[in-house]
Amino acid sequence: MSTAGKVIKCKAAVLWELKKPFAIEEVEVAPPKAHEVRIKMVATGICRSDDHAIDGSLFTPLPAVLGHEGAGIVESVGEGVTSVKPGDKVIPVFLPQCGTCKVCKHPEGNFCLKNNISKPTGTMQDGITRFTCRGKAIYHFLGTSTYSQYTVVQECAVAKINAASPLDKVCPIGCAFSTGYGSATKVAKVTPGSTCAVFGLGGVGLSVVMGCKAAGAARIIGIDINKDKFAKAQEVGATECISPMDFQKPIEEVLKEMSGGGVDFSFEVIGRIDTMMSALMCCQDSYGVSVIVGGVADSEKLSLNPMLLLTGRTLKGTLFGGFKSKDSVPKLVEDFMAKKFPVDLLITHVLPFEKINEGFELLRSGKSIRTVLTF
Ligand code: COD
Ligand code: ZN
Ligand code: ZN
Repeated sequence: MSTAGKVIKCKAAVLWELKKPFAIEEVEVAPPKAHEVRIKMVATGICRSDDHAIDGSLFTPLPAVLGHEGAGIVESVGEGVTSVKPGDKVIPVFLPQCGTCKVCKHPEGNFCLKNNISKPTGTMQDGITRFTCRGKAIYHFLGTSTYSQYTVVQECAVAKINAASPLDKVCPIGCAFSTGYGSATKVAKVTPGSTCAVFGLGGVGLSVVMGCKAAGAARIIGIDINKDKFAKAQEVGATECISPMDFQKPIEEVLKEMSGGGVDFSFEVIGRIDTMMSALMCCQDSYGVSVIVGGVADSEKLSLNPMLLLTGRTLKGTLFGGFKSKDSVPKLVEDFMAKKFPVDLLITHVLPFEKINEGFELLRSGKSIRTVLTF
């Protein structure tokens, strides 16, 4: 029997309060309104930003259904939806691409004005949520809310992907992979033969490494305080890995020495002010490019000597690797299927959705890169 047009009762992981575990609850998911899509989730990754929402460093209204790295199948669509239909395999994207706003129209812009990041309302565009639980409205997160058997997203935040794609393998393209890979290939524009430094070897950092490799970098130096991350980093393309704990001097000095004065490209993929400074300072003056990929709490500020920039370094920042989401995600899935890069190597653990709290423990203990939850 078709569920289109009806409220669906299903399981979702609800975060009722900051710093508490998720509760698996029965929720009601309203049908999609005009220009919205309801998706049956098949798999979703656990990203550090979800954990930042739990600890409060990334503000989002609660109670909420978190999750932003999922893949699923369209269950039904609202009025006026033309780009997807029931049965299509899709990846919901936390950065929409409406195609009509000023940013979408700019060839380089990807921070679509319909995003739910600048002002996180936790609702759909009409100011209402599509989730309820025990009579209470439950907020959306980043416009995606993938920790639910069913979710509703804007049409402009859904990318249709190859019908043959393995959803449990491609879900990191919804966040970690695209964010990291695009930071190297699209934002920094890493050049063949260059030397790169990647600070932080989590799922996003490893994807930066993959991007540097694909762009033909000669040296890719991975930096992480957790040496357990080194083996996987080398597997995906890091040529050397170092821990700041092994040196007396600041890590930027170590990197400058290793690279004969400074690296060509550096990436901060941790989300810390001190490592953002190290990444900028380890860049070669005159032409080094440093890209900030990690986010910090609103209260934290970067303070720097302008001479670092006056002497020719470039400091950039990016979300979603600078990719226009709806256009790029289907192509990245095709490239993965053509074995151009090993997204699946990011996945270290697979758990049933109900074990979501265990998945977050694996992330916090540093034991996992990506845990994928399957529904
Ligand atoms: N020095 C070196 N390495 C460190 C340090 C340090 N002081 N502290 C932590 N690390 C290492 C950790 O051991 C870990 O291996 C790595 O840094 C961080 O990896 P994860 O697994 O915690 O995080 P990721 O890869 O899932 O995500 C990292 C981001 C920084 C991209 C993410 O947390 C973030 O800040 N995102 C905000 C920006 C963004 O794109 N948001 C939208 C959706 S993600
Ligand atoms: Zn993420
Ligand atoms: Zn737009």
